[in-house]
Formats: sequence, structure tokens, C-alpha cells
Amino acid sequence: MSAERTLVLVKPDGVQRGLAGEIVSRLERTGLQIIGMKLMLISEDLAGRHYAEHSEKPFYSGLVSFITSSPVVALALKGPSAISTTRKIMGVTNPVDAAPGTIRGDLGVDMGRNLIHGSANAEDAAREVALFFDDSELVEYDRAIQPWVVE
Ligand code: D4T
Repeated sequence: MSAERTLVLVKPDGVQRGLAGEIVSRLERTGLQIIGMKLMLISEDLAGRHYAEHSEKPFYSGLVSFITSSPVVALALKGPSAISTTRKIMGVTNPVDAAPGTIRGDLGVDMGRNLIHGSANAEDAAREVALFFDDSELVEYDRAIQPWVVE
């Protein structure tokens, strides 16, 4: 399968708890390639665009105030099945239900503090990578290890 791109956010709880490195490390160890990474504060405007699909949900205002409350680490990852691989490593939305071995299952206990966002599908991934990264911030580069990661 050809390489996909996906957007990951280590949410404010992950950064505040000092888990950004652990979370990035778990994703990096899959073999997915980091092509963009930055610490940033999300503006109300960006949060509104990112979470537009949830704008009518009862948890929306809490979600926006949480995601804008403190910095996130934004990552653009690239590789075969990057979207589904990242979702598998994250675990399901509610950490209480997330399997052991996943980021949310191992590190979280509450739906509103679920540590990480990962794009849900190809359409969202393309939209979200473009929302969070300018083209000039995405770096395409060869890795000597690549043939040992992808056949
Ligand atoms: P994100 O989008 O953050 O990667 O999470 P998911 O893709 O796993 O889950 P989602 O889009 O359904 O939810 C987005 C975000 O809202 C929070 N949330 C969700 C919440 O606080 N209460 C809820 O009932 C739901 C469904 C958690 C993640």
C-alpha cells in the first residue's frame, strides 16, 4: 500500500503530564515516519475548524476549552496505513474501554482526558494535516532504515 499521512495531537493533558515523549515514542516505534512536529497553542478559531463535526454535540464547548487550554504537540506521520496504525496504537475514544497496550488504555482513565487525537479517515487526515501544518513545515526525507520497515 502507498504511504498515507495522518495528523496526531498529543493533547494538553498529555503535554501537562509529561507524556509527550512517551506518546511520540510509541508512535515512532511502529516505523511510521515523522514528517512534521511542533509544540503549539491551538486558537479558538483552529479548534472550531478542527472539531467542526462536533459543533452540535453537548460536549463541544468543554472539548474546545480543553484543547485550547494549554499547548499540544502536533505531529504529521507518514507510512503505509498510517491512519489505521495510529488509531490502533491510540486505542478507542474512552480510555476506560481502550485495550491494554494502547496509549489511552495504558495512560488514561477519562473520556475528556484521552491524551491523543488521530485523524479518523483519509478525508479527515488530508484536511487536518493542512489545518495544522503549512507545506513548508512538512519535511519529506529518505531514511536509511526504510527498507527494514517497509518491504
Ligand atoms: P479524537 O477526535 O480526539 O481523536 O477522538 P476520537 O476520534 O477517538 O473520538 P471523537 O472524534 O468521537 O471525539 C472527539 C473528542 O471528544 C471527546 N469526547 C467524545 C467527549 O468528551 N465526550 C464524548 O461523549 C465523546 C464521544 C473525546 C474525544
